[in-house]
Amino acid sequence: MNVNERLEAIKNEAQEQITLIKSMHELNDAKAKFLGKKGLFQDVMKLMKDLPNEERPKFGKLTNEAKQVIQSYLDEQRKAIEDAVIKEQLEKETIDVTLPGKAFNMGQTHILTQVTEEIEDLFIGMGYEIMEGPEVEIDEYNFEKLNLPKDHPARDMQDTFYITEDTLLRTHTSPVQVRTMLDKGGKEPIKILCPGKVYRRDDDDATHSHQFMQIEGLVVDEQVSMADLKGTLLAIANKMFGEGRNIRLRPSYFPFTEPSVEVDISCHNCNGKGCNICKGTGWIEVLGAGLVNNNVLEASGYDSTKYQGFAFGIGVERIAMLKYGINDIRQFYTNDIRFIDQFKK
Ligand code: 2U9
Repeated sequence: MNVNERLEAIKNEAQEQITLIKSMHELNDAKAKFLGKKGLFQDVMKLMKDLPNEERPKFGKLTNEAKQVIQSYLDEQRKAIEDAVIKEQLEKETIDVTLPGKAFNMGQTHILTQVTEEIEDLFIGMGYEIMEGPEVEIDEYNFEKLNLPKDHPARDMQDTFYITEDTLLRTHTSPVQVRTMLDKGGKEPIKILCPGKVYRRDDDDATHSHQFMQIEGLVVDEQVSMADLKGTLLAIANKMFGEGRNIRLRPSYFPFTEPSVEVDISCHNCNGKGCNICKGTGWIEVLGAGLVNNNVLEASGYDSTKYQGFAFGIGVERIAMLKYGINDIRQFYTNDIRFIDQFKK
């Protein structure tokens, strides 16, 4: 075989083999076989030795051309392999847009916050302002200005945690109303709703807690009557327990209101017929209220001959327990996720 024939044979063999290659690994082997130091061109070099001197440049050129052709086969095949890899990847990694998304574990506000915010919404709609105040209070705002002087027997029901002789954990949110009245300097009308945590010395059990939540409301103006209070209480009852509720007022006593009332609403479970929730009476006691005691108006700078007011107090836990059939108040505070998760909206 002469040099020319040998070159043609190598080129043909290279084309045949290289175009069938499927991996980079095989391609590198083929490169070594055809173009490497110990590759097939070694034979050609040996044949060249026998050629006359004047013919050698010509065959040298032919050899280089053959090497370039083989290199172009290798380049083309490399490109083909790379394209195939990309194609396969694209097919494998196609996104199926019809698959369901990953579930996102969302939290939610605590049930006491939900009940509080529902009531806040109702009152914001009626033009009330939401007011908050400190949980560590002075005796003067928590008791004295609310017609509860130091030796008053009603203080027994509101024993609390004392920080000093005169500072304590507030027993109700009423001091927020006192602070607002003082801020207004006895001059402007007031329409506020005061939600927040309160504290009382108590032995914790299923229905008692040393810490609980209240929402209190206060309206002070020049023409405020029991009729305004009744309309407001009826709105609260319907908002909290659904449309169609009725209310019943029973005379009661609170030092800060005169007259004072306990407010019952017609049972949301049996619609007033009598069931185990309302203990067969058709009525459930849910909140207390009254017209602001003149002493309380005067103590915070309001002229009681000119201004009147009404106030009410709601225990948030009690409302949530009635509404959702919760039978132990401690459930609200022990952070059992199985309890908390039941109130996802
Ligand atoms: C001012 C004047 C009057 C707030 C009132 C009640 C009646 C009441 C209870 C409901 C359930 C407390 O959480 S509870 O145990 N509250 O019955 N609260 S009138 O009267 C005020 C407050 C502030 C300046």
